[in-house]
Amino acid sequence: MSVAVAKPGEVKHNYLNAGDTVRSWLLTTDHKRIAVLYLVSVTLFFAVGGLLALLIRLELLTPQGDLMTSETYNRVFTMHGVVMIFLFLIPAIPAVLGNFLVPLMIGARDLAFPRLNLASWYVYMAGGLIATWAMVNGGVDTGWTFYPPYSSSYSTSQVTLTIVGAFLVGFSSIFTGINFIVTIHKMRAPGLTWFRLPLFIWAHYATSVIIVLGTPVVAITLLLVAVERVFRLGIFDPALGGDPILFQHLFWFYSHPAVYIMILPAMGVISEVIACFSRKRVFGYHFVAFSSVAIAVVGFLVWGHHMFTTGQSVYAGMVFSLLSFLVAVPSAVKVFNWTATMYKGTIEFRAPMLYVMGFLGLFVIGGLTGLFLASLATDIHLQDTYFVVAHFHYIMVGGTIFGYLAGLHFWWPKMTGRMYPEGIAKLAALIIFAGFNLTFFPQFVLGYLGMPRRYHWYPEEWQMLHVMSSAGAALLGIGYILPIFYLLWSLRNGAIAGPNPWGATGLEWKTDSPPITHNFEETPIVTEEPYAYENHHQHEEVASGTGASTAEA
Ligand code: HEM
Ligand SMILES: [Cu+2]
Repeated sequence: MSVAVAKPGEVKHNYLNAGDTVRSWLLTTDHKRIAVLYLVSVTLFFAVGGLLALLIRLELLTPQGDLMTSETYNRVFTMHGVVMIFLFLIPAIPAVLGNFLVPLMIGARDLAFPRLNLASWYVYMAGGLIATWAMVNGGVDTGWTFYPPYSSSYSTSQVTLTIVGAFLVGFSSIFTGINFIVTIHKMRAPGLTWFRLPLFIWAHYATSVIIVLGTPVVAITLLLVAVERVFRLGIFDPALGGDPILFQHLFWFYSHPAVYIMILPAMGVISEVIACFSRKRVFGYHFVAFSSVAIAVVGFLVWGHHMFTTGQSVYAGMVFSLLSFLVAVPSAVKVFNWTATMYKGTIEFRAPMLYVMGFLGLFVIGGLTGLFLASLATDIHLQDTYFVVAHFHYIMVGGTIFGYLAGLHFWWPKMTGRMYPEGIAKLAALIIFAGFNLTFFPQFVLGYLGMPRRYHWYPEEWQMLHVMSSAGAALLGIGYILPIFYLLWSLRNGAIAGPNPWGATGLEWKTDSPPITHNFEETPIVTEEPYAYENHHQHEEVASGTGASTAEA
């Protein structure tokens, strides 16, 4: 298999220096460049969502609403939710890391439909900018869930515009899903059978199936809300002859699986990083692979657990409760197998591995509290409280963002050819972990005590817990800003990475860092199982530490 390595000092051609005009970026069909476009965009939207989050926590520092009116508050938390979910959490890992890595990991030259891939970024940007425009034009106050009849008949905010934005972003994600499915089916390198695929690929495959089956449902549902608003057709509003509960069924039929669109790719990252930094095969590879598929299937059967208090029959509630417990099983399988992978491994606590450890702790807390919510009796008490807010932040922020940051650090040398500075990266990981727990753990207590979600006013006795949460948010903010600076810094000053700085298995490590435009000089041929770390003892020694000491060129 061809390994093209630049000699020190020599500047090799690669996807980054293949053209530096704005045009060459904006019209690129190279999946790696499109990944970079997404990286920049999702980071910007994350910053917007993060600023809104800080506004929320600032308001909640005091019991009385003295920073903004309740109307403004509604708009701030709605926009926070819309931006974070549709513009950051859903695209982050698939569109950035998935786009970059799927072709590399399977030994392909690009995705199956490169121009569809570029179109998908444009559609995403159009949706994102429309949503941002709606925000500066008065905002939207329905909550990210858009429940009618409020959203369809009564709200005077920018519901229609925001929905058009979300609709477009949905199509962007469908394009990406189709592209991944076809690519994984059709473009694997010779010898790369299904059970030799990295688990990252299995995770993206399962995610893509969810995207393609689920996203059209929510896209059409949201469009129906807009249609009801604009044309006064009775679809969801009972006053017009519609059914508001129908909306909830359709919305959660997508939106529960959507949480797996966020978490499955993160789980894919975790498998890669754990295997590499434990220097072992993933324990129970087949179980981990199939658990992704199982999550994709069962994840479609549990939407009713968001509707226990909506007025569905007790019988339906019991069935949804039972199925919700079932969907926890494949996630637990993964956690057990990752633990078994680390067991007796030679663990190296690099920054990506620290994020993985953080992921495991937070994901387990998030998952276990899901069981409280999946039990009919406890959910009646906890529904629509801060307990739910804490639960889904543990899963989505703890799970998805930790997975994303683990992956971003792990593949940063591949994407840029430079090492990130290890010491400060570890520090950032610790700050983010501490800030995260300080922010969200008190919210479990608040929810248990009865604090409803989406209120900007609360009785004085809860102030202490809210102050802790706001302090945590400030710390978390600092933690997130750090990587933006040191990763940018590393672009010029980081140590040269070489093709495989971690001594990892996987085809993406067999080509240059950064890779050439067509990924591989020759199509690689795969002859071994994934994660054959026992065949890769030697650790290609690379620059460690801050990177500055060994920086060259
Ligand atoms: C992969 C993991 C998971 C993710 C990403 C996730 C995410 C979420 C999100 C985003 C919400 C809030 C939706 C909203 O109202 O805005 C939520 C609520 C809920 N989750 Fe999870 N969750 C996960 C795991 C679980 C598990 C394993 C269970 C049950 C076994 C569960 C049960 C629930 C229930 C019942 C609710 C609704 C609670 C209520 O509104 O009263 N979740 N989850
Ligand atoms: Cu759910």
